[in-house]
Amino acid sequence: MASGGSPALAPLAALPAVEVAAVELLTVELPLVVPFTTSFGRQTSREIPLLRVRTRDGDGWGELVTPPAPVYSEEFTAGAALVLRDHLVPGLLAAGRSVTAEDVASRLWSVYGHRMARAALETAILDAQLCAAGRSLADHLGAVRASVPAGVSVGIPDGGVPELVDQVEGYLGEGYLRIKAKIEPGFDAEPMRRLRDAVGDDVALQVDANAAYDPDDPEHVSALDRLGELDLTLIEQPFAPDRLRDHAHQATRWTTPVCLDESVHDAVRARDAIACGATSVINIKLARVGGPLEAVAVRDACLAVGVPVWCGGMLESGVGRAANVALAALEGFDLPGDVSASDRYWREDLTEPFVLDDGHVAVPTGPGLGRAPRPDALSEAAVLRLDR
Ligand code: SMG
Ligand code: MG
Repeated sequence: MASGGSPALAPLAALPAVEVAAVELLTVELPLVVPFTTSFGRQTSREIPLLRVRTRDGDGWGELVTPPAPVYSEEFTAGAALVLRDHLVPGLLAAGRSVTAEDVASRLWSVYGHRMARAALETAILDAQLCAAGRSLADHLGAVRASVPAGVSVGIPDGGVPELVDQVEGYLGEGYLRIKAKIEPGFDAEPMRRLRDAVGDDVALQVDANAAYDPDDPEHVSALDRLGELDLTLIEQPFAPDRLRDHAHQATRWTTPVCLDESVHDAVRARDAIACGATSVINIKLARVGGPLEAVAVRDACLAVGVPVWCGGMLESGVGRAANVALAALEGFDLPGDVSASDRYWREDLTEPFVLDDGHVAVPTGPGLGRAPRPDALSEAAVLRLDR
């Protein structure tokens, strides 16, 4: 079990509130450049809802990263849109239209869950506040680097191992610093052995099961056991999110570190998971934990006990990616994250693109997120007003 003292982390500076004039959800559909298949499904495009908070001082943006169906977690896009319109936005504005990012947690404490929806709202308000203050999100959160090491998450390809190897070699050729391969029962130890043989021992390789394995099924566990021969950086979320004790049990048997993703929905859960030995690395997604402020709290909980973290992704457009890249620039984010360049996902991003430079992605320096959607990218967006 990890232990240690809390490092002195500076609290975030207080920013002036913004006066909300309108809150809207603008949705566009964007095709992925390659289909993305995980243990829970195949995606060929993304419906991308962007939350816009209009204020007197300008607009703030946040991205709703929910998938169309409740397959990654309970959240899904249509449900998130309703909870924003019927609960989160009215609940937030009931106490007045002058708001801060912190108000999303404090005024909405009685609404359970829906963290991806809350994250979009909190990010948009914080973006508006920071734009008004002329300060970047990375700066505000305490970034310690100007660019972040980039990894890439590779789905289970339709063409099996030969296509996986081709894709991975392409990404390595572009300069990505680590590869994360998706696995599922039936596509695990043997395909990963062939991938390891093809790319060589020097490539940082990790796998993500998205909770597809049953800890009570000996065949599932044995397939995961065999991953131990492949010198993987980590195995991400083998079992269902609530099965902390099963993760802890297998972690004592495996040499490969266990990294939790779906299980960790806030800083309290991060502390519990670490304390019971269920995880020795954490994938932090600001959208999964309810926004950038809780993401920093999760990072703080991990840093306090020496647990490394890295920044995950949810196939975001440049809007969500800007927030992820700012988070990945913080102290403690020492492993390359799923913060790939725009062209890994989209032919044309909704914002000015993120590009790969020597295996790194530059942290935006402009006010707020440092990225906003191009107006022409939103010309055909469906608009839903959330604040009446
Ligand atoms: O943004 O590059 C990305 C995707 C990273 O693999 C990725 N995310 O479980 O970590 C994860 C998955 C969830 C994606 S579901 C749309
Ligand atoms: Mg994951």
